[in-house]
Amino acid sequence: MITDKSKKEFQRACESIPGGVNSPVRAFKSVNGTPLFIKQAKGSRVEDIDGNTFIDFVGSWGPMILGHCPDMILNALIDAAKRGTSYGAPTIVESEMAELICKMVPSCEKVRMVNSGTEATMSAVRLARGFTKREKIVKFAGCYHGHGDSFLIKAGSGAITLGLPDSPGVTQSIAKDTLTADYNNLESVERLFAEHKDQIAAIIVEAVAGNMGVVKPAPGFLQGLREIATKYGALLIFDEVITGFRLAKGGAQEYYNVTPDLTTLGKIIGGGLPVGAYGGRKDIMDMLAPLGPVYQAGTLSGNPLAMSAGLVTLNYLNSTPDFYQKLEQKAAKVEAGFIENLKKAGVKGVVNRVGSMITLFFNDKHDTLTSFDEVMTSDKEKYAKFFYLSLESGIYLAPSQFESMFISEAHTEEDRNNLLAANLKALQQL
Ligand code: KE4
Repeated sequence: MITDKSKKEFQRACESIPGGVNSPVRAFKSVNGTPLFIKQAKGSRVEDIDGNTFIDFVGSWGPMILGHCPDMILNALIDAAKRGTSYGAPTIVESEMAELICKMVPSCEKVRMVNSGTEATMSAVRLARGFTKREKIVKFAGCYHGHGDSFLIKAGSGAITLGLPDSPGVTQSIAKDTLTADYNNLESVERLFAEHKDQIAAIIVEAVAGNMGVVKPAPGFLQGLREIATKYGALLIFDEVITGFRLAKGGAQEYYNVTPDLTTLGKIIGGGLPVGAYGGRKDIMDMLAPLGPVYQAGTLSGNPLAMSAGLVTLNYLNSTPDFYQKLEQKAAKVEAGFIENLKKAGVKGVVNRVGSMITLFFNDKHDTLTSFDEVMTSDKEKYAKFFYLSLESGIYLAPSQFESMFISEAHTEEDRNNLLAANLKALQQL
């Protein structure tokens, strides 16, 4: 596969952009390579600047549940752009978007639009702290909530449950207010509350973990978090930036029938444009400026272009009969194919899937992967080799073992057959 132009453009980009990319995971570092520069995309396909075409299972890390640039989104954007790109003033489309999100997402009685998932989670945590007048939060090892200071925390050693900065620039004073528990381990959460009881403002969790690869919530885990939060007067925040509108109309909270106090959203709700949102109980959301004292703002929040793309996307998801059932059937066939191929190729691996989120882990230590520590025993080098073998066969996967791949409405049966054939070939060549 010729990638000369991408290599040349990457060298150029590195001169003016740190690491040559505007988001680290795009740099292909965890697969020991250099990124492909994408020229265009449509439906299930992306094309790089060297003319290579791939079936895309990254989907821009989640937004492309309808595939790339469906005509309905393109037309909505063109129509909106003709009337202007940003006003810094309220528009009807923002109310339409908020009303639809509140209709679709069980926890949302009110919602505030922002410009990224990070803004949504940062703001939701500030709001939770303002509402409860408490300072600490509980997050989970292996869960990612964007690059806000409160989230770039590594778990303190067992003895010191307080957080430690996981990035230069994050101060100790910030880190100490983030406590880290173990995903799928309610006991680890109870312990933190027993130690810090009335100091914890919120638990924030990816209802289905997507940032350590896909890890399902164990039966009772989410309900357990709901009960612990209620018991101690803390808020439960579901970070549904990935799972929102991905697993069901109402996201993971509908899929698992557990209702958080606040929900953060992103990715799909922008239809590919920069959008984030957070919403929840009216009594909590009404604490936000200009109504309440908790401040949060944004020049381009509710941007009419982004709202138009997001609204047409959500309206389609909300009104298309059996949309999620059809996606589930497609993804289940991919999962079954991966499992069959691992057996055929004699490769030890674990396939974790929830809805249209899938990760194939190269792991010969565990038959199931339900925790961060277990996931971390996976073979990153083997994944990197598998990634390039798949790329050679025209399959574009996430350039990291610890991400989810996404199935979209645009993926056809032929795409799935090509994926599974390429998957078996790659596994056999490992
Ligand atoms: P953004 O700020 O990247 O829009 O959203 C942050 C975020 C928040 N919460 C969850 C559960 C997320 O997955 C994310 C972002 N996801 C990563 C990939 N899994 C985005 C890719 C990237 O960082 O470039």
